[in-house]
Amino acid sequence: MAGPPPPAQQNPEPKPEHNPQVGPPKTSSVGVRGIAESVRYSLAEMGPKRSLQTLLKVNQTDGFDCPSCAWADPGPEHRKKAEFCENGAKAVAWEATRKRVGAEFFAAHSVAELRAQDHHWLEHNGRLTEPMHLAPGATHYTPIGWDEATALIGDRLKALDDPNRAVFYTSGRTSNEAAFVYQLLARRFGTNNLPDCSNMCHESSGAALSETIGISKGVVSLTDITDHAELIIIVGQNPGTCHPRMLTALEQAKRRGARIAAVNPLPEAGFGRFHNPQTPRGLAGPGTKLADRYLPVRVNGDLALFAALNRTLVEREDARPGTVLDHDFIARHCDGFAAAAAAWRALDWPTLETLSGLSRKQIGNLATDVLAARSVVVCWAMGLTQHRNAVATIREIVNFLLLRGNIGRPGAGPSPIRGHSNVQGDRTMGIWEKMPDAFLDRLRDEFGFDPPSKHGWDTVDSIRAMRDGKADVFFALGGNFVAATPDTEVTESAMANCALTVHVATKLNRSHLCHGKEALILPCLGRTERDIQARGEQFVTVEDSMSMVHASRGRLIPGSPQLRSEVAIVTGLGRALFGDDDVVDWRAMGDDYARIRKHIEHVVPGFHAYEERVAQPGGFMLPRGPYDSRTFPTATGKARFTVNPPTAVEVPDGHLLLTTVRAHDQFNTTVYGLDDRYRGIKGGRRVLFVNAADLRAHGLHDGDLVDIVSVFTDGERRARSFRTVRYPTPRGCVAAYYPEVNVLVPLDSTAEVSNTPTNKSVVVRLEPAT
Ligand SMILES: Nc1nc2c(c(=O)[nH]1)N[C@H]1C(S)=C(S)[C@@H](COP(=O)(O)OP(=O)(O)OC[C@H]3O[C@@H](n4cnc5c(=O)[nH]c(N)nc54)[C@H](O)[C@@H]3O)O[C@H]1N2
Ligand SMILES: Nc1nc2c(c(=O)[nH]1)N[C@H]1C(S)=C(S)[C@@H](COP(=O)(O)OP(=O)(O)OC[C@H]3O[C@@H](n4cnc5c(=O)[nH]c(N)nc54)[C@H](O)[C@@H]3O)O[C@H]1N2
Ligand SMILES: [Mo]
Repeated sequence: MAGPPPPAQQNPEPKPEHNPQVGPPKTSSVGVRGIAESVRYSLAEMGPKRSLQTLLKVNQTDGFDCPSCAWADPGPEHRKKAEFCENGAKAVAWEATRKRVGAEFFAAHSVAELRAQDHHWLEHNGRLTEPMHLAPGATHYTPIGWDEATALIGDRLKALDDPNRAVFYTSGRTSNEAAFVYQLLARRFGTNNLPDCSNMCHESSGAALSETIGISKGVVSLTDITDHAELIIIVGQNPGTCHPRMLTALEQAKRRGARIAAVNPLPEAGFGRFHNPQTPRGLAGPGTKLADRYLPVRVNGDLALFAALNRTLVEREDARPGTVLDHDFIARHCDGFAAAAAAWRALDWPTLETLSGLSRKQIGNLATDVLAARSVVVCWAMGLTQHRNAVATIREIVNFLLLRGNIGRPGAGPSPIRGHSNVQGDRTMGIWEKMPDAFLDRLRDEFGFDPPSKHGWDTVDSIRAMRDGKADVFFALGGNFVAATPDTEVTESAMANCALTVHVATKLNRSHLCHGKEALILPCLGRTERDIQARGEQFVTVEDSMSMVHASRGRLIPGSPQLRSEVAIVTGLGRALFGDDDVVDWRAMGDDYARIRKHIEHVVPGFHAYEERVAQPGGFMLPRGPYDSRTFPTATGKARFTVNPPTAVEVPDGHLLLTTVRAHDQFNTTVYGLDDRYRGIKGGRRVLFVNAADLRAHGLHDGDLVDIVSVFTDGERRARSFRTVRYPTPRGCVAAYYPEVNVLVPLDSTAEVSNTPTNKSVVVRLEPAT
C-alpha cells in the first residue's frame, strides 16, 4: 500500500535551506552575470556540444519556440544569433538535460519516499523515459507498454456513467496542434471539463478585456513597445525574472525617449539599470536605467490607484476642458463614460490614498507623465490577476486607456503579458471550460458530432468536484496540478479520491506522487526534440502574447526512444476510445499535423491559409478588431466604460497581507535552484520578505524563523518555518515564494467573475516557528 501521505513537503522539517544567505537586493539586471549563469547551468545539464546545438536554435525561424515565457520574438530581420535570455537558457537546459529517470529509478524509490522530496529534487533527476503505472494499492510505479496504458485509460473512461466525471487539465506549454486535438477529445467524449493553468493565470485579464473591449487578448504588438509608445506602465509584473527579453524591448523604447513607470510593491531589479548582454554598452558601460518612476503600491492597491488616476484625469479635464480627454474617440467608440466619470468625481482622496498606499502627489506625478505622452501602453501580469478584485482592477485599466483613446493606434493599448509560452494559443484552440457556442457549432460542422454545450469545470471547480467525489478520472496534459493550485492539502487529498490520475509529462513532479487509486505517467517529447510521425518530420505552432502565430521545430534526438509527442498520445487515446471508423480522423491527424491545421483553419477564425502563412519566417498575426481597426466586438459594438468602486482586502489589526511571487531560479513549480539573485537570496526558498517597521511591530528581527498562518472565513492554514528577511515592502505587506506557500491559499478565496485563486492577497499573521 502507498499508505497515508507523509507530511506534505510544503511543511517539511527545518533544513539548512531555511537559513539562506541574505544580501542586499540588486538594483540592476543581467550583464555578464546573467550570461555566466546561462552558461553554467547549460553546461551542467547538457554539456558543451548539446548546449551550443540547442541554444543557437532557440527562437530562430528554423528552430523551436523557447519553452519558457510567452514574450514575443522580434521580426525575422531583427533576430539575434542568441535570441534567448538567462531564464530561457535554464528552461531549455532543464528540458534537454542528459539525466534520465527510468524504470530503475522507480524500482529504487517508493512513491511514499518520493513524496517526501522537494520540487527541486524531483525534477532535477532528469527526463522521464518510459510509461509508468501505479497499480491500485502498489507502493512503486512499474513500467507499462504504451498500448496497454492507452487501453487502460480508454477502458476507465468508457466505464464512467457520465462523461462529466472526467477532467482534462492543460498546462500552457502545449502546442496549438496538441491543444486542438485534446479539446476535441474531451468534447467528443462529451464533456467541457477543460480546466487549464490559465484559470490561475490571466483568466481575470480575459474576463475584463472581453467584457470591455470584446476580445480577451492584448491589443498591442512588440513594435508598439519598441518603436511607438511614449509611456509604458508596468504593473504587477517582474520582467527581469519572468520575461527577461522584455528588458531588451524596454531598452529600445528608452533609447528613443519613451518613459517607463513601474507599479509594484517590490522594487524589482529589472526596473533598475539594465546591462544588455547583446551590446558592448550593456556589458562594459553604464547600462540603461529602465524605470523613470516607481510607485510602491500596497499589495492589492492597484484598483484604488487606477481609480485615483482616472479621477485625476477627469479633474484636470474639468479644470481645462478639451485638453485631457479624447472626446472624439469616446463619443464615437465608447459607451458608459458619463456614469464612470460621475463615479470618479465622487471618490475621496483619503480613501484612495489608504487603499493604494500611495500619496495624491505620487499619483498626480504619474498623471502628469500620462498627459505628456501621446501614446500609453499598460503591461501587467500576475500582480494584478490573482486578487478578489482582479477583474475590476483590469476593467479600471481599460477605463484609463479609453479616456485618452489609448487603444487601437500605434504605441497604445492594454498588454497582458502571458506566462507559459503557448497559454494564449491553447485558449485560441478551444482549451476552455466555457467556449462560446459559435466555436462549438463550427466544431460540430467540421466533424459531425454534437459537442456538449453545458459549461465544464475550471481549475477551482475541478478540485471541488474531486474533493466531493464527483470526478473519477483526472488527465493532465503537462503541468503540476497539485503544486500550482491553491490549498495544497485539500487538493492533494482531492486527487486521492479519483479512481485514475494520468499525467503526460517531461519530468517527474509532485502531482505524479499525489495520485488517484491508480495512476499513469506518460512521458512526452519536449519542444527541443525532433518529432517524427508516420508522414515524416512534424513541426508544431504556437501563439505568443502579441498574437503572433509561428512554427516551432525541435532539433534534438528525443531523450528516449519511448517518448511520444503530445499529439500522438492524445490521438492514440482518441483511437482507443472511438475506433478508426470514428467521424474524427484521429489516426490521420496523428500521422500528419498538417491535417490538424486544416481542421483548425475551418474551426478557428483567423487561421485561413494556416499552412502557407505559418511557413513564412516569423509566422503571422491573428486579427484583433480593436487593434486592426478600432472595432470592438462587444454587444453594442462599442468599448465600454465600467464603474469599479475601489476596494481592497481588509486586513485586521496584527495581520499582514501576503503576496506570493516567483524567484529568479524557478519556472512556476519547476525549481531550477535555491537562489533568487536579484532579491539577494542565496541557498534557500523558505523566506518571508517583511518591512522593517512591521518586523519591529511584531517584535521580530531579520533572520527569525516564523510560521505563516493564513486566516480565512473557513479557518486557519499554516506554513511552517520561514526565515524573515528585512525588505523594502510597503507597510503591512509581505511576500513569499510560490509554490511553497500555496498551502496557505484557501480554495474558496477566488477572484470575482474569473474564479482565479487569490494567490496575491492572502491575509496572514506570524507566529514564532513551532
Ligand atoms: N523565469 C520565469 N519566467 C516565467 C515564469 C517563472 O516562474 N519563471 N512563469 C511564467 C508564468 S506562467 C507567468 S504567469 C509569468 C508571471 O510573471 P509575473 O507576474 O511577473 O510573476 P510573479 O512572480 O507572479 O510576479 C508578479 C509581480 O507582481 C508584483 N506584485 C505582487 N502583488 C502585487 C500587487 O498587489 N500589485 C502589484 N502592482 N504588483 C504586485 C510582485 O512583486 C512581482 O514583481 O511569468 C512567466 N515566465
Ligand atoms: N501561489 C501561487 N500559485 C500560482 C501562481 C502564483 O503566482 N502564485 N501562478 C499560477 C500560474 S500563473 C500558473 S500558469 C500555474 C502553473 O501551473 P502548471 O502549468 O500546472 O505548472 P508548471 O509548474 O508550469 O508545470 C511544470 C511541469 O510541466 C511538465 N512539462 C514541462 N514541459 C512540458 C511539455 O512540453 N509537455 C508536457 N506534457 N509537460 C511538460 C513538467 O513535468 C513539469 O514538472 O500556477 C499558478 N499557481
Ligand atoms: Mo501563468
